[in-house]
Amino acid sequence: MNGPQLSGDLRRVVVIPTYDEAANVIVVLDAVLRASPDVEVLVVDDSSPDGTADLVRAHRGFGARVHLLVRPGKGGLGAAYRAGFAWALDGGYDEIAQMDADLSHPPDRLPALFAALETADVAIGSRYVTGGGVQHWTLSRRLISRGGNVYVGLVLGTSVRDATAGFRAFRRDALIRIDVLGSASNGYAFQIENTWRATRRGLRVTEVPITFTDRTSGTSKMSGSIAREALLRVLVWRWRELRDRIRGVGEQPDRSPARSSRAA
Ligand SMILES: Nc1nc2c(ncn2[C@@H]2O[C@H](COP(=O)(O)OP(=O)(O)OP(=O)(O)O)[C@@H](O)[C@H]2O)c(=O)[nH]1
Ligand SMILES: [Mg+2]
Repeated sequence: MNGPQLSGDLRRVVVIPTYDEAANVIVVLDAVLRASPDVEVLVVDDSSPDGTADLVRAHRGFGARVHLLVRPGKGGLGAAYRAGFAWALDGGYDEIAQMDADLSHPPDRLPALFAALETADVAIGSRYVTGGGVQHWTLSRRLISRGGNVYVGLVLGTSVRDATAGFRAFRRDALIRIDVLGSASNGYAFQIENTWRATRRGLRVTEVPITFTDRTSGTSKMSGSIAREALLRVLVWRWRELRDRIRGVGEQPDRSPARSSRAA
C-alpha cells in the first residue's frame, strides 16, 4: 500500500515523552524511523529509573535521526512536551508531531498526519471519526475516553471529536500561535488545552482516523489525579472565557465548521 507522499524539503520531528518505557522505546523508535524515512525523533525522558535513556543513546540512529532530552525527574507529560516542543522550535523544525512511546499510536499513520498538514495547521490522530477506533481497551477505559470527549465537547463547545488524543502533528507556526509553551496543564488536560487554543485561535484542525491499541508492555502512568485535572481545568477555561466575553475582552470562539474538518 502506498502511503501519502510528503514534501521532501520540510524538516520534521516526532516528540516522544518517556517514563519507564524500556520495554517499548526501541520498538517505537524503529517503527517510526521505518514508517517515515524523512523524520527525526526526539525522546524526552524524565530520568526513567529503568534506563530508558541509555537504550536511546545506544540506538544506531542516536545523534543523527534520534535525539534525546533528559530532564532531572518525573515532571509530568505536559511539562515533558513543553520541553520537547521548545527544543523543536529552537531547532527550526517546520512540522512537529507528538506520540506516546507505548505503541498505542500507530507509527504507520505518521505519514498521513504529516500529509494532512498540507491543508491544516493541526492534524489529530483520531479514534472517533469514521475509520478510527480502539483495540483491546476495557469497557471502563472506553467509557472514560468517550465520556471525556463528550464532556469536553459540551463544556467547551468544540467540534473536535477526539480532543484528548495524544497523537498529533502541528505546523511550527501553529505551535507558536497556540502558545504551547505558555500552557500550564499536564495530563490529558494538556491535549485538551491545545485543542481548545487551536480552535479558539482560528487554526485549521483536522482529524485523521487511527486505530489506538492498548499498551501491551510497561505500565500506564494514567491516574485519578490526571483525570481530575482535566475535568476541573475544562470548567475553569470555559468560565474564564465567558467572564472575559461579558467584560468584552478575550478571544471570540470560532465555531465555523470550515475550520474543523475530518480527513479520511
Ligand atoms: N517524560 C515523561 N513522559 C511521561 C510522563 N508521564 C507519562 N509519560 C509518557 O507519556 C506517554 C503516555 O503515558 P501513558 O502512561 O501511556 O498514559 P496513557 O496513554 O494516557 O495511559 P494508558 O492508556 O493507560 O497507557 C508514554 O510514552 C509515557 O511514557 C512524565 O511524567 N514524563
Ligand atoms: Mg498509553
